[in-house]
Amino acid sequence: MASHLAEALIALGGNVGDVRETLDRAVFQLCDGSAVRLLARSSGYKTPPWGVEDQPPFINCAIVAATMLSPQALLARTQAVEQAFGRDRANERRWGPRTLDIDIIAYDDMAMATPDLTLPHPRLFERTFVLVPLAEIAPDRSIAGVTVRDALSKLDTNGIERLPPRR
Ligand code: A4P
Ligand code: MG
Repeated sequence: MASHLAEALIALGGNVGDVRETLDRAVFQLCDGSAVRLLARSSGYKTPPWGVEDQPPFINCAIVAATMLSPQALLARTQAVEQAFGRDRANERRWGPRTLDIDIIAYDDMAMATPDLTLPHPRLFERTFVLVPLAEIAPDRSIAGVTVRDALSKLDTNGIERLPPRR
């Protein structure tokens, strides 16, 4: 465990099953209020599939969390939550359909590249499905020297639809 509180930006999404329900439950399970504390959560967004385009649209959201976990421990925790919601890596293709995907977008201003974990997330600046939800809750947060707002302004957000609150 890290001895201080870090701020993590986390992106969640899925396109198999009742994704909005899955996202609610996943955020609740991930953010237990002690090791990981939820600071902000974006709306849900319906987003066109990125990477592999012949699959159903995704629903994505983003959260900001305060955590005393190290980046590696946070990754282990996000992967445990993915598994709890039926993620089955053995039968998936890269960028293909999935019940739940959780990516760590940034952890404080840490930069690292290990086989298991790259920070900030290497493809974040290409992904409106990450930046649109993040811009709702952390537009001024800077990642690798670029604010979320500025990063998003370079992309085409056509086809992304903000969903109304569930209740
Ligand atoms: N990994 C390395 N760095 C990180 C990090 N910062 N956060 C490693 C999380 N994981 C990280 O992940 C593969 C490995 O990446 C993990 O084992 C972890 O050790 P994966 O979830 O199996 O992802 P992948 O499919 O191999 O590739 P990638 O690029 O991570 O894709 P995504 O983001 O998981 O892609 N379109 C829309 N609209 N919305 C989506 O949410 N998601 C995907 C899935 C494709 N298209 C999408 C969406
Ligand atoms: Mg992933």
